[in-house]
Amino acid sequence: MYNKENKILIIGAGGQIGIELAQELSLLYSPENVIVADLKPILSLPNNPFEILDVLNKDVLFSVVKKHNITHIYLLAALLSATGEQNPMFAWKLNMEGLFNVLDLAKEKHIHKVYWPSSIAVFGPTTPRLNTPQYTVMEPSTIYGITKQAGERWCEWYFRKHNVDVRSLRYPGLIGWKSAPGGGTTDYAVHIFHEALKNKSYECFLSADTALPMMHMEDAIRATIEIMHVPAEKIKIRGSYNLAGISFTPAQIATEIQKHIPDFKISYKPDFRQDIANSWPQSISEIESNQDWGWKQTYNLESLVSNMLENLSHS
Ligand code: NAD
Ligand code: AKB
Repeated sequence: MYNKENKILIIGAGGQIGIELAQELSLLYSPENVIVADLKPILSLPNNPFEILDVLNKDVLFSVVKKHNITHIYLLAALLSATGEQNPMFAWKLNMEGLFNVLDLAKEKHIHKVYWPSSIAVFGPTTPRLNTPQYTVMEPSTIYGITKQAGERWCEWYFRKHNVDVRSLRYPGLIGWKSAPGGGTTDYAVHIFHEALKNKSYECFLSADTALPMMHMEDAIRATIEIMHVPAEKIKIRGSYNLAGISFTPAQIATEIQKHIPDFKISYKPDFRQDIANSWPQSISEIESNQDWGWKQTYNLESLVSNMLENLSHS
């Protein structure tokens, strides 16, 4: 299943997901087969071959692919929801042109397989917010969500027109202890753990009752690796698959943290990210992922909180 002839390139490997994905893929394929690329060096991945790479530079991307005989690309370079709203034209450029550059390499048969993540941000204020289905109204109100929705359509189009083997997941907000989040609306759910351990208090930029779908990074990495390794015929959706994760509010996660740190205090000062959060689903249905490629998540809120606190207190 883990063919050591495959050569993997992770673009944006120095980010929140990239570091953990590179570590896990290195265990399966060995570090020399997992090439990590980013705009600047990645100190936490010393054993993987590294390339400085701007995904917008198609010529350099092509030369890195040829130099390492790359077969699979995981494209993680993007601006997320909060930073995207602050720099909308650049978010559009990076999130779309980066994707085209990678999909074109697959179309031209230089690589065999592409992974590109989408997000719950594809949904918008007119989407049903509870148990949001795979197929529903999608009118995203952030530039980030617009790029993800357009990206999904392009992935599906490249699959249909050019037989590009591209696979994708709509991640919820991701929570892990090994790497820091990079400018999203769900980042509070990582910051809260660091502040709880350091200062026993946290000022949250979302209101107490803002429910959003979230997922432990371990589950997200496992989902990514699983969808990339199931036989192609099991992948019925070439846009992007819903993943449910765990839905909770800032008040609920704070209560769970207080079971471990009883004097932890949370306060609320919503900012521009509140509007973004209000436009996203509160919970997601993942029936297609369960049925098509056998997805099953492991964490619940209780185990996520104890795992985060346990690991962060030792790191
Ligand atoms: P991140 O911001 O933590 O990391 C992105 C990385 O890409 C950074 O290391 C950055 O230096 C690099 N990068 C930026 N511009 C680049 C360029 N031009 N060329 C090469 N590298 C560049 O992001 P992340 O949280 O790891 O997210 C990765 C992907 O997953 C994104 O597409 C994001 O939309 C998606 N996603 C993330 C989450 C989440 O909660 N983290 C949820 C849903 C979807
Ligand atoms: C963000 O908040 O922008 C990301 C996401 C859910 O896509 N974490």
